[in-house]
Amino acid sequence: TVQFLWNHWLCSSLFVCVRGGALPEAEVDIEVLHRPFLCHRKSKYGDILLVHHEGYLENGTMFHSSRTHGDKQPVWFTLGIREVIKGWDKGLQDMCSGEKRKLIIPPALAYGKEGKGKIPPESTLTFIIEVVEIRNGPRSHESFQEMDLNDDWRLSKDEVKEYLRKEFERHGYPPNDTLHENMVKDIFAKEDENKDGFISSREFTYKHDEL
Ligand SMILES: [Ca+2]
Ligand SMILES: [Ca+2]
Repeated sequence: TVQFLWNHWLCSSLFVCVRGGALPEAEVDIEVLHRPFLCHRKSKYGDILLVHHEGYLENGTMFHSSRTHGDKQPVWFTLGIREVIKGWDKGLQDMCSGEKRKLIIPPALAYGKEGKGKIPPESTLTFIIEVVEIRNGPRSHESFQEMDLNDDWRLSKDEVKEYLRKEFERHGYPPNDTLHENMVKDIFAKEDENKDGFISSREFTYKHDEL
């Protein structure tokens, strides 16, 4: 569970899972089906999005619809941290609340050679996705300010450790000093790009490698 927690925190709650590899990447084909007249903010990396989605195989079969399957509710996810397939991370940026898009996603940005469940290997997928709501994610400006206890616009190791301690507490886990230290080490190895011992707001907010 310790490993799970670690991954959980690094990947979904706090910091990004950085994936290696710099191969030229396939592209998502994006078609805007509807864009609302009023747009207060546009989705960006690190935001949390609530979406309705329908997924289709190449032969036109629908393999999933959030409107008719399961609890019929739209789903929340964080944009840009590989919580979803790469094609979504790439294709759902700069969207307004209420906007609807059609994404055509090549297998390399979806479920690849293996496929998954109803999705055969090497499938190009088509999604119709509607953004219902956009919220600040853990990588937002607000989250940074919350972590930056002394307001010097950079996160020290102690500030990150304190944040982890609070997050553990919030989720009902006992504090674990050794684990926190290791997590901090790992986080700084990935996030402190210029190795000055602090995570600047820029290092925190912007993604380093291409999605
Ligand atoms: Ca600070
Ligand atoms: Ca730094």
